Amino acid sequence: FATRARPSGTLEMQRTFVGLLLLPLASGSELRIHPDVQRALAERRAVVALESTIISHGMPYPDNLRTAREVEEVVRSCGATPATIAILDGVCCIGLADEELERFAQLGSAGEVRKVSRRDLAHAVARNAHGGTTVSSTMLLAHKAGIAVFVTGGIGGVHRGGESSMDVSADLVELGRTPVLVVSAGIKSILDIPRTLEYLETQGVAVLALGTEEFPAFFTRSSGCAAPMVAADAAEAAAVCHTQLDRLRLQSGLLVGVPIPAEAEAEAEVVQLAIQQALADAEAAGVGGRDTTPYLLRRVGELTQGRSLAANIALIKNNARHGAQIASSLAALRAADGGDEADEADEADEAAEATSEGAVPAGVEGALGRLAGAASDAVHRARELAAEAVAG
Ligand code: PSU
Ligand code: MN
Repeated sequence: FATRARPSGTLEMQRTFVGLLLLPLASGSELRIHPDVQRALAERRAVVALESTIISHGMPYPDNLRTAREVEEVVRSCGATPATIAILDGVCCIGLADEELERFAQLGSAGEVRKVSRRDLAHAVARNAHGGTTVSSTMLLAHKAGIAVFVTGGIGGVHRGGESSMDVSADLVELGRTPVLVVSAGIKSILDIPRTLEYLETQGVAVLALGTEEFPAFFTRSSGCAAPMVAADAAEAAAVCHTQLDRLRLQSGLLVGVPIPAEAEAEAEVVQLAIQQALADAEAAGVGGRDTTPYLLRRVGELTQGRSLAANIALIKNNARHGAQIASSLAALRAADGGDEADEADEADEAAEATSEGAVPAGVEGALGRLAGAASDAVHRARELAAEAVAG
């Protein structure tokens, strides 16, 4: 009787144990990962995350939809899998089906999508709202999903006058605490570029310019600010990323500035004048907080009669191409390392992180299974000893 009862009892106990351990972790994981992205991640192929505030708040319809589709296509044509990250009906989506992308772009232009940065995430999900994810929330969701490379147009920064208003984008703090590489066309001159670079240094972010000595300024290739570091090409950027994330296992991010292609560069004076005007208009209209960046972007677009929009579209596609190359080089470096030892070390790190962050990364289940197995073996042995004691 005892010998027959024991295995099933042990198995049940093991299941319960795993279940109890997984429960708090699983309930913290609210990601819906698109099957194409899931497959690419499982096969350790290159994946590029894309943000969605640019779709909901950065461009008018239908330019936003067309651009989002074209950017995904650029990523695919470079051999990587795109994962547009957005919140639909309170669900954090990692990769959108084309109908979802279309719906999201329409909802955005109808004003039904919230701008969601890290602080807004829980509220938007709890209310089953739609959310365009900014660089900060896209980074953290990409990381939870196991994606290391993320492409955007421009990042937030220290606003002009930020030394007294303290209007510093959450993007900069996120870069300091989330191990993801972000590709952007640099820092827009609606922001205070030197102070933004200072703040990134404080946060310990690796800031690199790709193939140039100067950190780019979004609409223009030069900013007048020397780049803190230079990556000669995508392969070198990937090598730095691999070293930071996989070998040194730093928990901070990287920012790669890719200058806008020369042929798409907006005339500097036109943009500069529009920016001055937009800043004055924002002040006169009393715009502040989360509305500042979308307001300035829209106003610069109006003042340049769409020339800034054309530049914006050109640069984000260019970023997508470089980002896909970086992601591909990174995948190759990881595959070259890719012995089981590296994987196991990753799993151990991810498991440790999951306990503090609340995600369920791949491999944790296996580790928990082994743990549960060891625990049930111990219980089993204790029972045997007790039985022997009684019998004796
Ligand atoms: N800069 C751009 N285009 C954008 C944004 C910034 O050139 O679309 C968006 C990004 O989503 C970025 C966010 O993460 O604005 C920053 O907003 P804030 O400055 O409120 O942190
Ligand atoms: Mn702000």
